[in-house]
Amino acid sequence: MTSARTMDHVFTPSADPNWVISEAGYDCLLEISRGVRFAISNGFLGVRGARAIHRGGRWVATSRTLVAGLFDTADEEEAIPGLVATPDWLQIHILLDGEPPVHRPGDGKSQRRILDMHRGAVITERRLSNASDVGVLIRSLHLACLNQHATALQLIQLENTRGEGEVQIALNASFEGLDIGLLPDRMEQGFGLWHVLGSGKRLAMAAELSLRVDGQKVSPMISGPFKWAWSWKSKPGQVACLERLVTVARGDTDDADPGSDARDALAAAQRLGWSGVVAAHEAAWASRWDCSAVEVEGDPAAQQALRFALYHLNGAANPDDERVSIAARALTGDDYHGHVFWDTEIYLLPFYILTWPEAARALLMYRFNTLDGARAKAAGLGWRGALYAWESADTGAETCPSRALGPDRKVIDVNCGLQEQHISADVAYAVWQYWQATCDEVFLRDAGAEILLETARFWSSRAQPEADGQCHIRGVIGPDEYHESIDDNAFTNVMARWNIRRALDVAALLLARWPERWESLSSRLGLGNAELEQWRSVAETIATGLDPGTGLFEQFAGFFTLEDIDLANYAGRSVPLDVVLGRERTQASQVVKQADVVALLALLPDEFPRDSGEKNFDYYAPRCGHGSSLSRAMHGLVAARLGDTDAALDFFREVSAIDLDDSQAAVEGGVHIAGLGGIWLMAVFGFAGLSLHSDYLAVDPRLPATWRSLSFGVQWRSRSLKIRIGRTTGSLEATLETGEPMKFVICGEPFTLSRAEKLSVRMKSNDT
Ligand code: IFM
Repeated sequence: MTSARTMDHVFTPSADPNWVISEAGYDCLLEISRGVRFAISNGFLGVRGARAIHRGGRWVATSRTLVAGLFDTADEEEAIPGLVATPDWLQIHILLDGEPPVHRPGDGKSQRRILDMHRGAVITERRLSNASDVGVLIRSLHLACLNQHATALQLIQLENTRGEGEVQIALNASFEGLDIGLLPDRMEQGFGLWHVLGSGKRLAMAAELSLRVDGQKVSPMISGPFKWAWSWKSKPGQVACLERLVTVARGDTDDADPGSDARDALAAAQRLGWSGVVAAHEAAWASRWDCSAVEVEGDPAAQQALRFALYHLNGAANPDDERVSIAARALTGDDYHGHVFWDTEIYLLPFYILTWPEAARALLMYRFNTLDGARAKAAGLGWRGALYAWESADTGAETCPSRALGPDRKVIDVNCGLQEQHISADVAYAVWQYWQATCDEVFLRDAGAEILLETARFWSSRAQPEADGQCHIRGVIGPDEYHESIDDNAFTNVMARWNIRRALDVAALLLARWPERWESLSSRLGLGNAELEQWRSVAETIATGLDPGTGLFEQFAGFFTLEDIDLANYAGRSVPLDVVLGRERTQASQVVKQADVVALLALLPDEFPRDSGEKNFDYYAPRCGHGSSLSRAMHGLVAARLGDTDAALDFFREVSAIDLDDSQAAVEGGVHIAGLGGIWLMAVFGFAGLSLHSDYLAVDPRLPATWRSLSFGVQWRSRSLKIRIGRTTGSLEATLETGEPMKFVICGEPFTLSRAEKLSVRMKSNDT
């Protein structure tokens, strides 16, 4: 029998306050943004951490459970697919002596919500009382199991703190907000099966609840498929413990059986019991933290920002599902409808590749599984190969809307779906980075090579030779989305060239190492030597905008002739620059929305001859308005690499504030997962100066003056290593925890790292 207090320990957050984010009180104006920050997710289920315990109807509808990959298209003109809202399984209504509880002075402040990042759980605490003086302390915990993606758990403890009376609680899965076509097929006690109208995908949910009062199980009154209610006589000191296990499954195809999947998952969770479920979930989080933790000594705010970022990053991916990727707001909010952008490949994948290769592989397999959509998009526009959707949902078809509300709330045309084509090279970049870091031959042979070849083929048809002897890519949008229909965007063209060259490398590799695979793949793709030769010629002649004299890349043809606006005059503005300046003037100016040439410098520093990296940064950084949450992380990374650690730390803090302080007033739509990935990028690729090479890993650290040390772990070709950089001591320690000896380059000097001994090096650079 469960004793009344056995749940106590689960409501106790991690002892180290740096692992928790805590907020007291309740403010309905801030409820949605708090719910986003306190969202829990396991890459399949995302649950916004809104207040679940109510005394009646909800005034602020903020809860949301999103299921990865459950897309449907609303019944509207020009509708685009979006993630469907699913039943909100967390809700609880409570009555004390037949009355809704009232707030007494101090009750509001008694509410606490704690995100325990170490355990991947949200804990809440709240005191409620009624007019006739019955008082209860309610503590709750909920989580989405990191090890069993179908399973979520809510535990609630009600302790009578005052007075005798009747407690009534009702737990209904709320169906509010299910307005995008989730239609019931079967509804039974504790089980529901629905389908979504447009896509035909199905969703199943199974639930099991039980309540013990002072250790004794109490039977519920059941009034509907997802409606449970209990009432009992309560007296001071009495403790009631409620557990709610919920499992969810998605069915994409006719032969899938999500109902059985949900029921099987529930049965497995029941066998474990809530404490087993909690233990397995916490063990999974502990293992993720072991692989991914980044520790900073000397800067608690930076440490918290990193933990918050890593918490959301670890919760956003699911290594078991190759049909989904991570949306721009992960599973924490509704902005961008759950669509996937280049954010995943450029801002997130480096983290997964180097700390969680299984998750990285699944994310890349999503691109492989949507390759046909990318081929169809290219063909539809008259090009060969694969042009990935700028905004992608489940099929790979373009889902970018053609109109949107601009920052000034006016309707504007959106051309990104047609013109923002660098996405194809971004996907190729991530494929190559994964291959470099893992040497996963099966992936490269069976999936990665085809992505590289088809994207290269796209670029080779897209870049057209012209009379000047160069190949040009006309009519695109680069990462700087303020400028549309531009020619020869440096980011796009240099990434395209790089994509073609890596595809040629992979063609040669397949031919040499797996000739049969090359034979079958190249014949299926109809790819012969003549075409490879044409690719070579495009790569040799593509216009890049690099002026060999100055070392400056021109962001696109004609950029340097545009109006040069001194952005220092607009410091302190609270709206984006295109709102201040107006769209037309912005487009006719050198004002950049987000890192563009600077992003190229972050991704492909070797494309910048000699000291031209610094020159380009110095030119473009002052012209950037940071109109996207993606922008500052690239600037921070590059500033750190260039040794300007003060500037880099400013960028780091500004990116950290986007979600933690809601500095862009945009967190209600979900966390900015690319910004959170950018925080990791700035720490590891920026301050630690990590770089990947064909046969070694290298670091070249430059830590901010306030950071005493920076420690982190990476996975490299079946090895796992831990690195600690001590700024004050000028030392670097590297430990190979698993795997064969490897070459490790520190500040340009090569070392061999083996398990036999920890590498301890005094660094020459004074910058550390
Ligand atoms: O992918 C980004 C884009 O670069 C800028 N606007 C928001 C998108 C989603 O985060």
